[in-house]
Amino acid sequence: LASAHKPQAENFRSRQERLRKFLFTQAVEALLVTHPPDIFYLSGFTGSSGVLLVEADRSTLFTDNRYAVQTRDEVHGAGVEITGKPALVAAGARLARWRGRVRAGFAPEQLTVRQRGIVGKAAGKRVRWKPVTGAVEGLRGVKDAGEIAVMREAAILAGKVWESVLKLVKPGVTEIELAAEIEYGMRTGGATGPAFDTIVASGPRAALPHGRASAKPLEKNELVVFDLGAILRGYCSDITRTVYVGRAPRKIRNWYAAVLEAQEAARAMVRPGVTAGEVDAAAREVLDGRGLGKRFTHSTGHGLGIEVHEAPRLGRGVESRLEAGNVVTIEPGVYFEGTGGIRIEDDVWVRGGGAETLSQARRELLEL
Ligand SMILES: [Mn+2]
Repeated sequence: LASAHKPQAENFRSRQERLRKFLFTQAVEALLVTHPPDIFYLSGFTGSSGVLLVEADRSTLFTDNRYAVQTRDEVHGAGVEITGKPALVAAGARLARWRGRVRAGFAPEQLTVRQRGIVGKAAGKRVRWKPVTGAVEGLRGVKDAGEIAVMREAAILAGKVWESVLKLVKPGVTEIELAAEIEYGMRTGGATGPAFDTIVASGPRAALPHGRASAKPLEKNELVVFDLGAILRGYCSDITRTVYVGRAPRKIRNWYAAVLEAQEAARAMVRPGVTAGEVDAAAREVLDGRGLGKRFTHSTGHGLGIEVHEAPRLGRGVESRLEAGNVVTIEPGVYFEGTGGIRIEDDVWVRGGGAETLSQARRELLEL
């Protein structure tokens, strides 16, 4: 077991080293990390309560007795201090022990005003606090080979689970029953849970881009949007498929063909160096050309990893460039109030020389 953990410990140390290099450019000597996905990325800790303090020469996870045993199994590349005090107070007290002045960073998008007050008081007047935005999120955007392997598995699992419930799609079955089958399949397939509340939206409800599964039964001659993702060993997948109950009329087939073409155009645009906005524009141009541009009411995709929505965002005019190691969703859709909607979403790995779609479920229009 120890040897199985060894490469992991090295991964965590190398992530922390990359973080320290970034902190140097931000002119801070330490970073207070409070967001659980960031703590997991840097140390392996999966608990929901704890604070990781990254200093120049060491990292320390401050947490309480409930996690004492768990930290011994999970935490690598960081010391652990089990404390009876609030973790923020213990981390602040650690900084207070530095000789002379210290510049410490915190994530303003994560730390509440109240938490900032608590840690500031514990650290005392010699610590100067500086907001540092997106330090760990930026690192997390570039996945290593081990992360890609897990994300590929999570993406394939989501597709298999969706395909396995297609036999249940018929008039009378409720959206909640389908969502329950999907989430059961994820867990029996190895997932710790769904990455978000599974969306099954049928008929007019399919026009809601985020319509959670309801008690509505499926009816003949309507669209059904499935949007689902699994968490596997800490990493999320996120796929969407749309099916038709019955024989689809020509109008629906045309809409579906347009969304699929837009999705393929955007996926074909994904490669290192392209801007997020260029990928978004590739999908939008196809739908504009079919007179459906106004029906595409959201952005084309988002980064995916430890969280289901993370950097980078693939929206209109976004100028940040994709880089090798990013994993992003590509998910154009069209929505017609009162009638329904169509969305197709896959998980795409940006890699040297291009991109690879990790999710593999069938994409043609299924009439069930
Ligand atoms: Mn998504």
